[in-house]
Amino acid sequence: MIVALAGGVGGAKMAQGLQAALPPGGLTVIVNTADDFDLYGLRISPDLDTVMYTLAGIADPVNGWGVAGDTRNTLDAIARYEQDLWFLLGDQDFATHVLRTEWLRAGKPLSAVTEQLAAALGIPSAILPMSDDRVATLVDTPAGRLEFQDYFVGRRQSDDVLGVAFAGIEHATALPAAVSAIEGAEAVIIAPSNPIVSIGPILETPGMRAALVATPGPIVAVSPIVGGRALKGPAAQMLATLGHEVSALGMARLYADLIDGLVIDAIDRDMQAAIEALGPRVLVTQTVMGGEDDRRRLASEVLDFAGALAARRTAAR
Ligand code: FO1
Repeated sequence: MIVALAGGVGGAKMAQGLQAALPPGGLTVIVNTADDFDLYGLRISPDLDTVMYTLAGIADPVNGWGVAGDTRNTLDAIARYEQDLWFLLGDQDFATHVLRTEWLRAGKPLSAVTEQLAAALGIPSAILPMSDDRVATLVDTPAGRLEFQDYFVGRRQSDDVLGVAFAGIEHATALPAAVSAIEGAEAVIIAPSNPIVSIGPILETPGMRAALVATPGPIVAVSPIVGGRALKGPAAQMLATLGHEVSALGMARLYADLIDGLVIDAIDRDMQAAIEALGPRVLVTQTVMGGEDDRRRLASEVLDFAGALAARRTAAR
C-alpha cells in the first residue's frame, strides 16, 4: 500500500498520478480537512472533494476544484435573495454537500461519509480525512485573524500571513484507518501541496507524526516550490512572511526531520548537494504536472525513487 498526504489541487494531481501508476486498491490518500467550513447550512470539505472529483476523473480541468461542466443554477437562485456569492459552488457540487451534511447530522463520521461518496463515484483508492474531529485553519494577518476560506477565497490571499493556527487540533485524533495505513505503508508520499496550510494540519494532528516515525517504508516529499515560486496558490508568499526560505532547500529544511527523500524540479538541480547535506536523498526531475500523462509519469518516477530508498533502508539495517 502506498500512502499519500494531500491538500488541494496539487495534492489531487499527485494522487491521480499515483492511482494511475498503481494497481486498483493500491493507494490510500490522507487529506487535509482543516479548510472545511459551513456555508448556506452545508458542510463543505474542499480538499476531500477536490481529491475525490480528481480521482473519479470528473474534476473541473481549469480550476482543479469543482465538477467539470457543472452549472450554477442554485447559486444564481441564491443571488436573487441578494446573497453575496463569494464561494462558487456548482449544482452537482451542491449535491455532495447536501448529502455530506445530512449524513453527518445523522451521526455518520466524516470518514464513513467520504467512503460512501467515493464508492458511489467508483474510485478505486481509499480517501481518508486526516481526522473525524473538526479542525479549522485560522490565518493571522495585519487585518486580524481570518477564517481560512475568508483569507483564501473571500480576500483572494491578498493579506500577508503572519501566523497560522489550527483551532481544535489539540483535541483531534488522527483517523485510526490513516494511522494503520501509514504504519503498514510501503512508502508515504507527501504531495506537492502547501506545506503550511495543507500538509501542516495533517502532520500536526495528534497521532500522525508518531505513525510516520513508525512507518516501515520511506517518506518522500515532492517540492511544491519550483524555481523559487509556488506551483499554485499562496505557498511562496506564506513561506516568506513566516520566515522560511522560498526554495526547494527551504522545503527540505521544513521536512528534514521526517523525510528520506525529496523530489525537486530540474530547474532547482543546483540545490541537490545542499539538500542531501541535510539528510534526505534527492531526485531531480520535471515536477510540474500538466495533463494526466504527466501526473502518471511523475508518480512512477516518485515510486521508483521510493523503491530505491526502501532498498537502501533495508541494506542499512
Ligand atoms: N477556490 C477559489 O479560489 N474560489 C472558489 O470560489 C472556490 C470554490 C470551491 C468550491 C468547492 C470546492 O471544493 C473548492 C472550491 N475552491 C474555490 C477551492 C478551495 O477553496 C481551495 O482549493 C482549498 O480550500 C485550498 O486547498
